[in-house]
Amino acid sequence: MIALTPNDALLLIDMQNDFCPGGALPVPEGDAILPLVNRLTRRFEHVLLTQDWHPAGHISFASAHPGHNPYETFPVPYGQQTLWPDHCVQGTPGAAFHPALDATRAELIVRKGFRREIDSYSAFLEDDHFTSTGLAGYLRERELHRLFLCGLAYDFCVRASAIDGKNLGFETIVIEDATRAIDLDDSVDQTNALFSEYQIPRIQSSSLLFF
Ligand code: VGL
Ligand code: ZN
Repeated sequence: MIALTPNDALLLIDMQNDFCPGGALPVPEGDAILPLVNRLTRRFEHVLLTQDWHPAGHISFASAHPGHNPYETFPVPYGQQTLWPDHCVQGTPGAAFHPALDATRAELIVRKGFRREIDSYSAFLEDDHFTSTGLAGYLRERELHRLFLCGLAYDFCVRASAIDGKNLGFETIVIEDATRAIDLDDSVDQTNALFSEYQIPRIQSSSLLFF
């Protein structure tokens, strides 16, 4: 069992309709983690959520690049962008949190990817690796030093958020069974290798919950 303190926070990534089966960019079994996620939110004193929140015509949408298809890689000024189906468009039902998510105890919702010309997988830094969401400052002011991450998708937004969090000086831990992956090419293997390299532990929720 891991003992939790008031300086720990649960950071739940992108638990939105479009990332669940039936959504625009479904993560396989994305909704299967909801019962576990809801239990985890009750274990932590501080719960923070992220919400992927794109304007229409967002740079990450294949539809914004005529002749290109979802899941292709496309060069943009800040690097190589994976193109996606239109998803999590601001104000649409797909961008809403899954109805089975119990967000009652959430203290903060960080929206990301709202600039048309920059994608943001990470809860901390947009994909230019420079533009800040403000989350690091918020966590420091509130003395939330240790972060437990879960949500969607393991190999994109959970991965980027965990690595940036670690780089920014937070103790960062991923609750593996409370995530699901998109699994594009070798994205899961790459994620596991990066978590090892950055010394980001992967734990199971049984380390946090009494069954
Ligand atoms: C995500 C792809 C595009 C994620 C967000 O939440 O992992 N993946 N936008
Ligand atoms: Zn997105």
